[in-house]
Amino acid sequence: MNTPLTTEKLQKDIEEKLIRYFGVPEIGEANREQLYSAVLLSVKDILTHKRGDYKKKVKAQKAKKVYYLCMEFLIGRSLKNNLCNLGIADKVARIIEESDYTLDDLYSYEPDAALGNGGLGRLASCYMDALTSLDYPATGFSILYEYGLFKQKLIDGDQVELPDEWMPKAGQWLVPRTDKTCIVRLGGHITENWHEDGRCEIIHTDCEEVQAIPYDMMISGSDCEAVNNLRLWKARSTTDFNMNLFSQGQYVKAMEESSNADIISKVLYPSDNHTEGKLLRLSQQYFLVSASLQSIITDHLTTYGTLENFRDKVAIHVNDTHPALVIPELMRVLIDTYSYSWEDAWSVVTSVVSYTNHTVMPEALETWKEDLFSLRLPRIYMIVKEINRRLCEDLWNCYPGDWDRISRMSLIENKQIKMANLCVYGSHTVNGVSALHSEILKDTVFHDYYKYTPDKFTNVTNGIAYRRWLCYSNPALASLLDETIGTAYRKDASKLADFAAFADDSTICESLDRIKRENKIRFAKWLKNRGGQTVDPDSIFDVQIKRMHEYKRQLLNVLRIVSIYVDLLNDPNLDITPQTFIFSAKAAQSYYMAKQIIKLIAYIEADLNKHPEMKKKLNVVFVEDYNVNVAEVLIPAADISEQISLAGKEASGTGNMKLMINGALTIGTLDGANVEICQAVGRDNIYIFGHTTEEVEELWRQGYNATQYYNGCAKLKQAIDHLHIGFNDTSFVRFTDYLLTGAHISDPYMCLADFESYYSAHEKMNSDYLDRALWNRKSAINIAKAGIFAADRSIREYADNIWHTTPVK
Ligand code: 26Q
Repeated sequence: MNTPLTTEKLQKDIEEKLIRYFGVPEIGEANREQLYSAVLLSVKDILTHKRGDYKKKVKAQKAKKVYYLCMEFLIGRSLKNNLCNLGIADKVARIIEESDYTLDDLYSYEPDAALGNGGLGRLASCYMDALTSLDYPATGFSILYEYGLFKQKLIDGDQVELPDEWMPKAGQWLVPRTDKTCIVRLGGHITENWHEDGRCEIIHTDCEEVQAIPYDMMISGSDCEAVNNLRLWKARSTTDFNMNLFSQGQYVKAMEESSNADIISKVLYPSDNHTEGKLLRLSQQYFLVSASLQSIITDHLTTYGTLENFRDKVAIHVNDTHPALVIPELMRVLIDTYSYSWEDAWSVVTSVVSYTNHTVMPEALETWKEDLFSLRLPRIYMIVKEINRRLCEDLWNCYPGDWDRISRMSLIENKQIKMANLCVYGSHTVNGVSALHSEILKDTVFHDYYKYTPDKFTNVTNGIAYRRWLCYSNPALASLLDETIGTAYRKDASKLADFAAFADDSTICESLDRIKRENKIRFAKWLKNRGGQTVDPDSIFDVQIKRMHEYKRQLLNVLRIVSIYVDLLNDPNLDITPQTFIFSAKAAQSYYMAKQIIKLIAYIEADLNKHPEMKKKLNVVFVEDYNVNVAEVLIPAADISEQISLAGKEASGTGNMKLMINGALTIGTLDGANVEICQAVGRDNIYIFGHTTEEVEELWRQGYNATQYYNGCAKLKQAIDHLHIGFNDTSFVRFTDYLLTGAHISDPYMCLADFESYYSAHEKMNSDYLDRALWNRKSAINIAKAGIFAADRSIREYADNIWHTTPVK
């Protein structure tokens, strides 16, 4: 907008919304819901105008665009983020002073938009923020899940999943674009009609047609000109419902038959780091890919009228293998609709598509059964087979007779379509998400491909939207930074480095200490308010927040807690620093072991509630329903960040970065981005323990002998033995079996192998904690060195090295 936005103008605008939509004449008369909506609608207007201006510039400059395809965007709340990004939070706060509500009341009215499971989805959202803040023209594409990630309740320690109805309140951010609806075709039969001129016409009959309706969410950035778009597709049946049945009074049957297609966008699959080879998931993936590609091509043709320059103006990023079908789908469109030759089409595809891998866990590498795939996507199946035929021909020339290698690299093996291979072969660039992970990819899952096309492989270490995770969620720390190093770090995260100069300034370090304590009090109040238990802000807050998964080893943390618990049983007068262990995590619905671990933690918590004397020194809290908002309150309050996965398993981690930038000290294995955090802060400012990736491999080869660790460490033995007695009058002896029978039978993540070094690292940490000056110094260094983990840095690397795009200003 050309005219600056004054408080008066903004106030008029909000008042106008109140009267127009709610018949409320004054801000003072509005209730919370009305005020929330009115402010939201005003923000939407601001974004719409700003986006209009930005789009004009993008068009005038004929800029190359990035399209980020991802099955998940873990958006969280938007009101605060948008007000802060636009720099109008203070103005709005003043405007609503006349009402009965504060800005915080409005913020907390908004539910999380949880269209994602965890790391991968949150990364996608952080990247949209960075793309926008850096003025890169970009569009995110995903599905408008009517129900996001389930809400978690614990009932007697058991996770119960409840539907997440986020749409009624947070759906107001969306702009429906029914004018841009397109059609996605599933199932049916393909016939080839060969013409005399040699052309082959593809006829797709008997297919199910699904409408894809775009709902757009504008993405704001900070201190920038861009407003980008996140386009979410909603599925709707084309045939409304069977009117015949309906008029015969068979309402329910009519509905049942019609709702078939609508279910595609009903619900997000709640598993992370695990695939589910379900037909519905395949339909969701193709639905996303086909609709998004139609949108990309229409937009391109509207601007340029030709696809000749498509490769120069478009970058399509595939976030994990979930949108991999964009590779054969773009082939299909270019060949079947635009009459491209196979070779020309393949050249376009492999010039525009790039792929990020997020896991090396075998159970998370996507495959599809060939028969299911061919039934659901008959034309795509033909194309995948042809891509594969040509690949195998090439491989045969490269490696004549090497059948093993060729079948490993093939896109289809044992009647399974291997999506990771499709992605690597169909992309110009493949990246891992941390330095270590990118090396592991080259050494293991993609080793053959690395030998075949070494130049394809690169690394982009993950990053976070640090304004959201530091400036907006920890305003006290941000103010301290403003006062000490100035405000430049809010645009340029590398400037955080200047804070290192204050690590030896006792006044500043005391301020850090005070801020941490205030954040702990804030969290304690928030938890109490939410119906949680009382926590002592003077205890150490030791925090492990992430999805519940065996490889992340929440159990290793629990074992140490149990060992302290037994120490306290034996000697109630034991002189230890009070500690509060805070967990928050959702388990995939069908993941039995993960749910058992939640139950164990909940029962230890319940047990300690029955022992108030013990609880003063040792407390355990399981915070229900972990989501972005919980993270925003909890992370600024954390003293200790637990990043304790078995080395080689966590691709990167991003919670580690969020905790670090908020001054928590990390206890971690040399896994994922922990390695780079360690390099950044130096060994003295992080607590590293456990086997390295190489040592883990060696141990695995030798055979992991759990009993040997059990017998060799008294603290470990006492913890494991106590599981038999259990907590809250319940035995957890089955964990003993799980932990003791060894890697190849039950605990593949070898918790016991790292217990002793984990225990000593914590001992060191506890004694350092008592030396407040020392601890605060380390905390300051962590904040100062966190700049490289800004999503801004990651996005610049993607833009420069992978997408080859430049900002539009
Ligand atoms: C696949 C098929 C069917 C159903 C679900 C899925 C599915 C869904 C989500 C598979 C995997 C995921 C999510 C994976 C994920 O979040 N990975 C994390 O990505 C982060 C961002 O790069 C990393 O920091 C984490 O290390 C990694 O675990």
